[in-house]
Amino acid sequence: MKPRYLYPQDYMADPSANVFNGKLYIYPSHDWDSGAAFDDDGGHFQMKDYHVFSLDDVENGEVTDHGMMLRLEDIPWADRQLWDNDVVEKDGKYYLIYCAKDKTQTFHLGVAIADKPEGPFIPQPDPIRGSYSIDPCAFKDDDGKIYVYFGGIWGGQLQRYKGNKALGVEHLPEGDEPALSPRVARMADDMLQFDEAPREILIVDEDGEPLKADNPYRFFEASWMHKYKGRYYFSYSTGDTHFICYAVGDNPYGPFTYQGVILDPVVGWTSHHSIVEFKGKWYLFHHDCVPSDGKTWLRSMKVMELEYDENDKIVRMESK
Ligand code: FUB
Repeated sequence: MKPRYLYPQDYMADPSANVFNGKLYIYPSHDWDSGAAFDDDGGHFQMKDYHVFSLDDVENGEVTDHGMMLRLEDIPWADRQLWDNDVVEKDGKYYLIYCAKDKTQTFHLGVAIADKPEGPFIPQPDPIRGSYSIDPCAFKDDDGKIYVYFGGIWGGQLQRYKGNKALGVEHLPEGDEPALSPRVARMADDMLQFDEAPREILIVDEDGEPLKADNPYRFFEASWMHKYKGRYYFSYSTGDTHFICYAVGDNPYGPFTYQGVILDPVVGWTSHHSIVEFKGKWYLFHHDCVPSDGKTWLRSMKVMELEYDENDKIVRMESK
């Protein structure tokens, strides 16, 4: 298929695509021109609401905007920057897991609940206990267990933590120090809290060595998990080197062995994606800044077909 911009009417980024009740739903961040200056901490991303979109046919179908599903001002604990989110279904209810800064300007993850994939989503009064950093991906495994992957460095604040403890200072590894690791935690049955302390995810090379901080393919942000032929494909953005890469493992906690690049750099600083199977084909949802003439804070959602080769490796793509 030809790459397709999904919603030229407005700027939407970080698209999390999920299939519910036979329909494809997209949960993006909603970019706008807040006037905030560009900085290395993403201060130019001042998003204040979320919309939800659906479609029946990825290649040619109409994209329906179901409107605003949650607003910043309705979240008691959140102060600003509604960044990436994802939605998962459990027992007929839909759980939006999102990230925002609290009044102390610290990122946490929150939960909001709806009866339908379109929302509206009703936010919990407090963030998930023990949550930090950004970019949640909510993954439901075949046994019904739900895992939340998260983390992002620089503006995403992961460098403020060691394990799950706030350091009080920032430590960004350099050179041949191991790169910072994304986190994963299984959700409790009621979907309101983590059921366990978040664990670090190891992304290792073919010798089993964790990727180093100076490796251009190390983790930065934008965790996504999907399963293909029974194996766990963990994909992510490399941030300042602008790739979408992936690593494969045999269980939801890893370790995941680095496999390669999925998407070469797009126009715009950030690259952020999701991968989903719909009606027998696989798709890479992502964004770029071509329609805004390269303005990094005004991104447009896009989709391309994704293919695997005969060894179950994802075929590398260029942004077109
Ligand atoms: O949309 C704001 C931030 O930009 C996301 O949380 C990151 O993944 C990057 O896409």
